[in-house]
Formats: sequence, structure tokens, C-alpha cells
Amino acid sequence: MPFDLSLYLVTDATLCQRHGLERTVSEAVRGGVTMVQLRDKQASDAQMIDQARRLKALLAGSGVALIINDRLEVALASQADGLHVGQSDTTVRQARVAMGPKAILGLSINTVEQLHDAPIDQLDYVGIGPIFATPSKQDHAQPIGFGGLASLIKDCPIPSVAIGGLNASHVNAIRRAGADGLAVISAICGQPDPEAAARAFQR
Ligand code: TZP
Ligand code: MG
Repeated sequence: MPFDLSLYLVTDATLCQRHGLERTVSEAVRGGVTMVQLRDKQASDAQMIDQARRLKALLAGSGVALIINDRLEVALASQADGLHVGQSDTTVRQARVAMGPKAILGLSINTVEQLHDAPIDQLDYVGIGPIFATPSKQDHAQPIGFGGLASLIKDCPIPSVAIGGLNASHVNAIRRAGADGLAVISAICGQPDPEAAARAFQR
């Protein structure tokens, strides 16, 4: 499946409670979200498989790819479009073997060493961040700012998406740094109107 990193919604179970997961995602897609990652650190695999299947049905025919955070088994069981892993999760090579050549695989990157160590030939994109400190991820790595983002992107031969503390006011700076898009949790999840919150990024 082709994918578009322009506005990548990462879900959060607590913040999405405001409108419910499915309603948050469907409204956000109506507002212009181009890619969705199901991320839930608390749910069991079975719960997450159920959520993923619902989101997959909801996104069918929209052209919006569904990516699963961390859990290879969930991605496989739900036939999601891809998997996003962190530095300490299922390895990219394992995921590629298990999911096959068509799956969309993403890896989180925070330093130039991590970029150089990444199996770039097995990856479809990297998530770079956090750009700013954020309460949305516990124990996140050191924020790198727009300067850190730009210098990592200079060395990065594959598409990239910036994450961490971003909102619609950052779109131009992220573009100037060379990223293909922004990934956000709190700027859309938990907002009073997820559709309007997503639309704000397009203006
Ligand atoms: N990885 C790095 S920062 C982050 C993740 C999952 C959280 C981003 O959330 P927010 O609310 O967009 O800052
Ligand atoms: Mg992870």
C-alpha cells in the first residue's frame, strides 16, 4: 500500500477516550489525517487486535494506512498495513521477515548513531524525535529541536516524519527541516473537535 506521512495520527488510549477511538480516528481522517498508528501500551494483545480490526474496517478504501505500534503479533493478526517499532522493540529484520515485502515498516530514531545503525534497506520510513518534550510519552529521549531534526534528515536516505510536542504552528518549520510530515498525538486526540484539529494542519 502506498503511504503518505504528511499528517500521521498516533493514537493514545486515554486521550482518545474523549470521543472514543473509532470516532476520533474517523473524524481526524475527515480532517485530513493521511496515516494512522494504533499505539496502546496498556491493552492486551487481544484487545489491541480487536481495535486494529475495527480501525482497519473504518479505514478501508480511504487510502489511509494503518500501522501498529510495537506489537508484531497484533499487526499480523489484524492484517494491518504496517508496524512501527522503537529502538528496543521487535527488530526491523524480524518484522520484515514476518510481515513480508509489502508491509510498511517504520523505526523511531533519536540520534545519528541510531540512524547509522538502522537497517535502512528494510525500512519504509523513520520517525524522528522527540522534537520537543512532551507529556504524551513517558521517559522519552532527549528532545532534538528543529536543528537536530534537520541534521538527521540530511543523513537520511528514506522518508521521515517528525514527532514530539508538535502542533499546527510547526508545519512550516518541519517542512523547512526536510521532513515528509508530522506525527501527533495530543494535537488531535483528546481535542474537542478532532476533525477541526486535523484540518488546522492544512492551513
Ligand atoms: N514518540 C516520541 S514523542 C511521542 C512518541 C510516541 C509522543 C508524541 O505525542 P504528542 O502529544 O504529539 O507530543
Ligand atoms: Mg516502542
